[in-house]
Amino acid sequence: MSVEEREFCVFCAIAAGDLPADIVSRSDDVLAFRDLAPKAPTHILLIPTEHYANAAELACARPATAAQLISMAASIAAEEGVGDGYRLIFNTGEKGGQTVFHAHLHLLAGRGMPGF
Ligand code: DGP
Repeated sequence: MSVEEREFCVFCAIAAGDLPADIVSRSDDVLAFRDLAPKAPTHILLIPTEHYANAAELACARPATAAQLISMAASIAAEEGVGDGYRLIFNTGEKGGQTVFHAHLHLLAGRGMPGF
């Protein structure tokens, strides 16, 4: 299904270069950019450039890309000077706090992260 045939997706638009974003890193399959409404001093989103609704759908269809989200997050954390402590989150489904239904990994760091 092409982007035109699907409902508008803000992260597809960013991946296509149709919407601006503060891009931190990219590969053929993954794009990393700063969150518009940061919840921590470092708050970066990592997305597959191809559309999948959530992390589980991505992992089933493209496990190597799902793994790349995590490995790229570790590299970015090191580059940002927070490699010694950061949090990775995949919100999944409305009840899980997901508001953008294109798989994305939150990389958060730079403030205290309370444990569960
Ligand atoms: P979630 O609640 O897990 O679906 O997180 C979605 C995140 O996406 C949220 O932290 C805000 C961010 N976001 C939404 N729209 C945009 C946008 O247009 N640009 C950027 N950079 N971030 C966005």
